[in-house]
Amino acid sequence: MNIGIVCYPTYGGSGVVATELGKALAQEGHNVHFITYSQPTRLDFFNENLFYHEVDIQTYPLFQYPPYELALASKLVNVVKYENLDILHVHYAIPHASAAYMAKQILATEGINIPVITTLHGTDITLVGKDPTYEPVVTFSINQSDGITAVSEDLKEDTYAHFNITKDIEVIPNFIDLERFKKQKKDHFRKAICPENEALIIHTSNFRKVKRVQDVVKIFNNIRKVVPSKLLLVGDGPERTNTESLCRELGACNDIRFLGKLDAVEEILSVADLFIMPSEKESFGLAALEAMACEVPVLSTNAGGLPELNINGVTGFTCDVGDIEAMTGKALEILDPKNLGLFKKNALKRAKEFEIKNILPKYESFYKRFLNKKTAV
Ligand code: GMT
Repeated sequence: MNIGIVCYPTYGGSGVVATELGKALAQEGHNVHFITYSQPTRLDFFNENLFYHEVDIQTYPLFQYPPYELALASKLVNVVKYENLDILHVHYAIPHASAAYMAKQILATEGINIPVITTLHGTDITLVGKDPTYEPVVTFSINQSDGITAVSEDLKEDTYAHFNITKDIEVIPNFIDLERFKKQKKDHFRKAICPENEALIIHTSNFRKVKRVQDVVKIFNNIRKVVPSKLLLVGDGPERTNTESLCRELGACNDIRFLGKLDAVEEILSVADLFIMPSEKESFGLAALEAMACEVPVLSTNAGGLPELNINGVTGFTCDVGDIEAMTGKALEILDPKNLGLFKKNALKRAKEFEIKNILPKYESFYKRFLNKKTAV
């Protein structure tokens, strides 16, 4: 198949999922064309089946806001036509689903019918998309997609609850490359961070409000009063400054390190004992899956799709959003040496269910359903 993939190339889990999916499809022999505004971060090598098309945006003094969606739609028209694409798969509805709709309409005038698949990732529905600023276009363009997928049952339900969607939504969960995300022997890291063999707790995110990073610090501050421990905060974003202030207020700075945007997060995950994800909302929680693949149990909220991934009492625990006391208690339960080994083992076992080789065929067969309908209009 010749597959076009549209995604956000640099930030967020949706771009990571789209890029990893494209790479895996290319390994299966498909030709995969990425169409984005810059080279996807994880696409920095040569593969004969992978192609990249940058969307150029012409600015003009009149444009306070350069019309990215139009530039994307035009690029899609060109790539579909000249690379003879069989299918377009867009990740994150805004504005990719509406740009794909526009391209599809233009191509139809030339007798080309290109099936469009839209994958919903989370905030395109639960936060940004349902805002009245965007809702009518989001609803319309999702309904105009030939196929719709969501990364969890919860996101599917949310989509039906907030939008008037007239089509079936297929749930295809996110996946993990267990070749990359696996526990590595990094004892020297562990020794450097936890010289007294303290418990090592980790959180990774983009530090946006929805991630509630300050809850991580509050829970950690309670934990360290009972169990000697250290906290690593990986990532960066708008809440970083407030989080640093909280660390100072709590007098916890010596036990907490901000590592910034690390690429090789699997190396740090390899030496961690507990991953904390106290998000307000999370359609799937890819970062938690990455932790589980490195044998790290997860303490998360029960928001969104998290309970579909993190099995309460088995791979970690799920608690109500903002319930710091409950989360502290559950963290201590996980860290108890009597329990920790089993939680770690269960986390890995669960992660294996999301191994890319189990999920890729679901996308391939979903595509095939729509390829059959590819006829000239
Ligand atoms: O987090 C976001 O704001 C957007 C989005 C992204 O592009 O990273 O994240 C969502 O998609 C990920 C990949 O499918 C999911 O793992 C995240 O749970 C989801 N984030 C939210 O729902 C907040």
